[in-house]
Amino acid sequence: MGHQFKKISVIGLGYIGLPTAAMFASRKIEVVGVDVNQAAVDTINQGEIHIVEPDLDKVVHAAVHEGYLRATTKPEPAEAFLIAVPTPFKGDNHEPDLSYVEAASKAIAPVLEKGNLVVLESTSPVGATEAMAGWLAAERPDLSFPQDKGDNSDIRIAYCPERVLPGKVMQELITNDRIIGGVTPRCSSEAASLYKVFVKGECVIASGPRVAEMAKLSENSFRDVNIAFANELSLICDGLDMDVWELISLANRHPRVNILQPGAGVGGHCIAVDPWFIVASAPETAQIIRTAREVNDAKPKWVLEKVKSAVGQFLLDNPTKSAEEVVIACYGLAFKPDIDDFRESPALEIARACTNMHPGRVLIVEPNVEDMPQIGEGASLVSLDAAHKQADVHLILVKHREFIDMAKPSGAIIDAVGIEWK
Ligand code: SAJ
Repeated sequence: MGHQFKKISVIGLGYIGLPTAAMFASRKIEVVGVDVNQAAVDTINQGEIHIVEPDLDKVVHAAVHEGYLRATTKPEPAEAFLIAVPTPFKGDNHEPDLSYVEAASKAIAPVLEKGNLVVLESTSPVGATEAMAGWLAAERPDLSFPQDKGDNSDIRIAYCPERVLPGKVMQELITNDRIIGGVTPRCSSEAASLYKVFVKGECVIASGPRVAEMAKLSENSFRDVNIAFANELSLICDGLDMDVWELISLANRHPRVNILQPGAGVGGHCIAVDPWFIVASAPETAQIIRTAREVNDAKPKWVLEKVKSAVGQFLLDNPTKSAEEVVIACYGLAFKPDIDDFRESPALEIARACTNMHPGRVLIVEPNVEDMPQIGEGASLVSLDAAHKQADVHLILVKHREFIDMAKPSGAIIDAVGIEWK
């Protein structure tokens, strides 16, 4: 049996922090969630949630009502602190922005006590955990830290990246293996004891935080590079007048080939961001990783060019019609299938750009929401049926389950995701 934690604090109650806090609380550990957003804190304290993730609402509701989970804006003492705040990038060079991690470190430093464990979970550039340890040590010269005192320090520090898939967070938190990168072996073993409270996957101990940070970045870059390969094939096939989905399904019959799916681009807050952290730390050598980002980021513009040509062709074929009379339908706005998450969504970017450039109506079909995000004048949310009947140009942007079996609409079709028409 490892160290037993009775009270833990999770800093940052977003897409990762809140599910993690709720998971610990569901195992009857006292959890104090800390967030700078007062509205989020109030929502959670009512047993409700401010983000969308299947099953999270039930777990939070039960944890709050049973008294194991509570939220606050002000850090308070605990035995372990988990930091799950955003780590975006800034500027043209996509430099990592650690200001949220720094602010969180400075916020918890005053309440740290001898024997505490501090874990960084946010996806971070290599060296971020050491930077966090440095910020904490600078604020608390009265405590000793593992970077100076090794295994006998007052405070333990580790990096343990989250790796859960949005939409499946509550399952994957339990079943995925977990990487534990403690500053010392004792830091790692205490962090592993903490996660074993609910993790059924293996808690794999890395030789230190830096390799654990790099592992997380590499996982998402692996996926980005593979999606870029598929997206590049889609452009090549378009030029060769070939169906890229047929091509991929043929090539994937090889036992060692598994090409991913082309799409409207790469969205979300992880895969489109994390590879830049590798590029920023190795600008000369990270060539494939940088190019993959550029290929994926260019895909929405390519899709838009296809829309322009389709509208142009439609006007040539229907000389009595004006551009104002051409109706475009966009199918899907979310950043990936079957979710209602629009963060960094290429589909949303394309729908907005279509609305801006097109003088006529733009119909939006997004079965996962009742109110659509701000897109612009001329755009309206309609049913699948209405879009089928009214649009002249059909633009399929996300492979939502509602679209997989839809009948082929009449008119021009730009299919970014490979629908198998009935
Ligand atoms: N996509 C494609 N083609 C594909 C697969 C995905 O175009 O064949 C697109 C999706 O449509 C979406 C984007 O890629 O726009 C990213 O979607 P995703 O499902 O690949 O990943 P995320 O961003 O939801 O979650 C990823 C996961 N990482 C990996 O699978 C390696 C997750 O495990 C991480 O925890 C998460 O990033 C994160 O937080 O870092």
